[in-house]
Amino acid sequence: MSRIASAEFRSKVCSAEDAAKIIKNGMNVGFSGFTGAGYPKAVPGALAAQIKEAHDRGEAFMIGVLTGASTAPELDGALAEVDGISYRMPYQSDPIMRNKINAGISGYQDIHLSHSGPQTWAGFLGKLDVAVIEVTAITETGELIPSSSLGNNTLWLEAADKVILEVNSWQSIDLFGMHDVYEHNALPPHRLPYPLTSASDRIGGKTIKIDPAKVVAVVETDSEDRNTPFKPLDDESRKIAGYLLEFLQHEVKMGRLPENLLPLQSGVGNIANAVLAGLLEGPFENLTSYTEVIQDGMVDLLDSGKMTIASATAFSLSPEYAQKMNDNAAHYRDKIILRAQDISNNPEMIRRLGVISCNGLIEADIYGNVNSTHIMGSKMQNGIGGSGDFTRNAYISTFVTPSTAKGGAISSIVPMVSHHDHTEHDVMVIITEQGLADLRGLSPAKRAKVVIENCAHPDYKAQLEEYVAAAAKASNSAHTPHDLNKALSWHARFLETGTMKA
Ligand code: 0RQ
Repeated sequence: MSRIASAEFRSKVCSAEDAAKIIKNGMNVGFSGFTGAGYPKAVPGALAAQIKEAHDRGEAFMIGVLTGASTAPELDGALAEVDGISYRMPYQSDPIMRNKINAGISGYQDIHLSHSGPQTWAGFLGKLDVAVIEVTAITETGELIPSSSLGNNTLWLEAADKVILEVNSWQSIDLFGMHDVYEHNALPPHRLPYPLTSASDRIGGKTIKIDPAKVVAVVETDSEDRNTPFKPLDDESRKIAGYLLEFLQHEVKMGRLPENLLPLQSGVGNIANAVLAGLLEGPFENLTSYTEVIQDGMVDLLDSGKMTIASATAFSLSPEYAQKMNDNAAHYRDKIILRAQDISNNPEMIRRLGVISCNGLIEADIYGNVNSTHIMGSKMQNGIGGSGDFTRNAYISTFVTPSTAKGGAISSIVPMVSHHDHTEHDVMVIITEQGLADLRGLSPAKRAKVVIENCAHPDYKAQLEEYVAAAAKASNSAHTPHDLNKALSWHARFLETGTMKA
């Protein structure tokens, strides 16, 4: 049975190739898609082929690509491969996309996820020419049933001049009812508070309403989201998860957190997933989450009854769990709410609900500044994603990381971070497989001591202590001591010799 119940929208069905022809050189295109879920599967590939043909003829053809967050090889990968992206925002994680950014071919702007939609809507990034949005189905009255991510879709549909829809029949029709589509967003001075006071609140409808006149093409697909499996839990991630759980139990005992904690945010990646697995065996009941992505570990928590509600904007599941979600969406739609990322990542909500955040990092310095995005100060890894939205506004902000990278040649704890994403003002707890540093209430000098003692790898402890001594001398023990001649010397040494070890 066709997923397009509206006769008006059915009359607009065409091939991906014809739909892609609507997109021209220099246009800004808003695509659906968030962490490999709910991105369009057919139009980007057809567009990439047309870009390649234009380049082969010697013609310029590049576009601006705006999404919810990372997508998949069929979107970022395909368009980056043909040098078709002149501007990209926000979070990305595709290896080809990353290479083109670091080769200077694609310009990348690393905007907070909560800012990406509203800034586009406000016109800060120029005109949005076309939106290409995947949906699960179109109702008889022409309303859109969203698919496995909501992301920036409603804002792209609002802001774009023209709309191309992909209706993907692989997505479960039972996703209908899982989304909470809030339609009363407005730009200042007309913006109102979001009437949401708990992670379980629903404040909007189930479908997206859209002006049919804007829809210029509808493409039918039947393709799965490209999900990547999580690594099996290793000792390191188990240890890190253990320290965090111990810390949370201590906070409950001290009366600083309720027994069922506060809504949890969990970043992407294997350690974040290990933390969720740890919660499965932990003592906490009636947990809730207010986060961006639903990972495998969160589905297990919902299945076990330990978590009652998970609010996010997208799925980020392994292929096995994506299939499970697709087969059982009707069962999960009372327990999972997918919201626009403007709401899932909204600082106002994160602060109001008192979210406990947990994100990965690339490096932290002895004072608690965190670099989440850049390798050796210059090379973009993925982007800040939602980590800034959550860290800055969390009730308790935590970061998790192994204490070394690249087989021990790099210390994740350094004298000074080579790029700042989260400052010492926002970072409360840092955890490695060595231990946990609780930085709350500590001056910079005390923070350095606890970060080195609890989090640094033994191979780097003495070297860090030497730096602290040199910095005290060079700065006359000023508030945040640094020896500016040595602060980034570890990175320089790694680039020259292949190791940070002195
Ligand atoms: O390199 O891929 O060449 O092996 O960085 O590191 O250890 O696999 O860690 O997958 O947990 O990612 C910060 C990138 C961690 C992630 C980051 C190298 C390491 C490896 C990846 P290889 P791991 P993870 C909500 C929250 C920002 C966005 C965010 C991230 C690669 O967590 O993107 O938090 N965060 N969003 O070898 C040099 C170091 C290194 C290093 C690691 N110190 N120096 N290389 N690596 N540390 C979700 C969303 O926003 C959507």
